[in-house]
Amino acid sequence: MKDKISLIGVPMDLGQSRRGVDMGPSALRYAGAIERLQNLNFDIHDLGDIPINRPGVIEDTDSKLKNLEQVIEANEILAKMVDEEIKKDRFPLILGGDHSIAIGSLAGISKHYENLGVIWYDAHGDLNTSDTSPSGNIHGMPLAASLGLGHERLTNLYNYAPKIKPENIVIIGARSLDPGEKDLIKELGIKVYTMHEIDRLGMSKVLEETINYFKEHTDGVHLSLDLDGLDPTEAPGVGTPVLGGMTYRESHLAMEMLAESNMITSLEVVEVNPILDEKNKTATLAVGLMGSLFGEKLK
Ligand code: HAR
Ligand code: MN
Ligand code: MN
Ligand code: MN
Repeated sequence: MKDKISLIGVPMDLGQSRRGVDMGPSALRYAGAIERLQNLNFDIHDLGDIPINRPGVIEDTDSKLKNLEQVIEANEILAKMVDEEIKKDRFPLILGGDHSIAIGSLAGISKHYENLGVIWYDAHGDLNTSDTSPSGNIHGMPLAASLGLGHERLTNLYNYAPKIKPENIVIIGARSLDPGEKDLIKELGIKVYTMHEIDRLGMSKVLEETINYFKEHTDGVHLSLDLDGLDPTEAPGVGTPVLGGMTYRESHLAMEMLAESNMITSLEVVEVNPILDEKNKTATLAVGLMGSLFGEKLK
């Protein structure tokens, strides 16, 4: 892993409908994100938060793609910043914000790789398009958009498409997939470890398989860490909680194994909503996971 990290906050809440997730970057900083990584001797630059254009009244021009213009605008800025930091040989650490920001992250990152792997740690597949989405919320679409599927303005963000290939994706923790997402997973043969597979195989095996798979196929791996991947009893501060998720310990094990693999080249932490949280429990948990991912040891 690179020893230089650039932190970019993205106070985005327009990809979904519950207020508060725009305070995610503050909650994660307050929980000690920067100090945690400094203690591991990383050279970390906090670039602050990117501006989000949130008009008092938002006119919904398209109910199938809510707040499309604002989401695009922020993601273009994010993509450029991420791109620039990688050019400087720094590891991009993106703090959200809702998951719609993955469109910009991946747009900035993927330019630098032939075969970028993506680990999507999430209760959801985020594989909807405007046609299949039950909600019109763009945070349910970033993985599809990055594959080149959906509205042209999203797929072609940062002027190229697609960003990633279906065979370079591993989804871990899925337990709430919409019909259109299930169809797409079958059609494209996307590797998905649902909670069922995690229960049967155990997290250790799931990560071992994921790491071995990526070793052969990819030249960099982005970890997209959606906190609703964890069980809401342990991570309650999220907008779309789904029961039966991954535990605190399973998640630490996953991060520890990824740290050992030394293959993660970028990270985003999304969907932390401090308004829905209990005393910043979810942000604190997220920062602990970051600690494990960046190499903290128990002994
Ligand atoms: N699948 C549902 C939709 O498209 C819910 C998506 C929720 N997404 C996130 N990110 N919280 O994973 O609306
Ligand atoms: Mn420095
Ligand atoms: Mn998500
Ligand atoms: Mn999710």
